[in-house]
Amino acid sequence: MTEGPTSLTSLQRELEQRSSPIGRRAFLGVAGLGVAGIFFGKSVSETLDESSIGKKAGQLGAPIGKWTYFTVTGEYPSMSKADYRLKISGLVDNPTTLTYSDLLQRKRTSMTKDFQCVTGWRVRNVPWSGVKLGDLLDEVGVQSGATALRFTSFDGEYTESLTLEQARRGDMLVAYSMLGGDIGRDHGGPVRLYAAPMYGYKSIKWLDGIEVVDKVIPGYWERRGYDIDAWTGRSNGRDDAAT
Ligand SMILES: Nc1nc2c(c(=O)[nH]1)N[C@H]1C(S)=C(S)[C@@H](COP(=O)(O)O)O[C@H]1N2
Ligand SMILES: [Mo]
Repeated sequence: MTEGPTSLTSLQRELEQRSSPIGRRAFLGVAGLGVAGIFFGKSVSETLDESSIGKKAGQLGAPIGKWTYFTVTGEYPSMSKADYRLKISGLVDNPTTLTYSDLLQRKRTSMTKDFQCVTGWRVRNVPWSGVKLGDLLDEVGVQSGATALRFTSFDGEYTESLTLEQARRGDMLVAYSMLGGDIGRDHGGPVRLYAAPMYGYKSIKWLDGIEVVDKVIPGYWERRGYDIDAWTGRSNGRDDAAT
């Protein structure tokens, strides 16, 4: 019997915050400075320790091997393939807006790799397909002075970042397919990022913008304590590399 994924909304905040370095520090008393209030709102004042995170995640249906649908807004925005647009802007020679079928018409890259959230859940051997970020960058022409990318989501809130060097790796995908089919609404479809060598928070869902910029602008969770360079096994104090 296969179990379906679990939907979480505000619980993501709780789980992610428990796992972030700032979140952990907050438990050790830094919260008294008021930093926690700024970054985390009230949930940080609850007293869960690290071990109870895993337990709680498990109770909520988020163990290893099973997806958890995340959203920081509490909503799962819906967008048809026909209405979908990806805007590529900033320090580029040819600013472009691509439709879903524009993406399908470009060179398809596929890979099967793990998806790992920094909170501890991991899904192994996930098939992904899409267009390499590097291919899109070549197409629009990155200007000198550019060093990084800023990604936006049509959820209106989530953002992410990559350095240009990271973005040009062969395993960074603007993905339109996962698990052998279209990317569903809950997984951030019709188009999301898949940053294979990094923790799941880099893989921004409901992707609608890529801006080429002159310096790294930390993303949503990065402003809340996660490492900007999010290599699995090498960042955020974790040592269990995905493959
Ligand atoms: N727009 C958006 N993208 C997002 C998130 C989010 O809350 N909103 N959560 C991130 C985190 S922390 C993880 S682990 C993955 C989860 O992907 P899934 O919801 O498809 O399981 O999405 C990432 N991308
Ligand atoms: Mo995550």
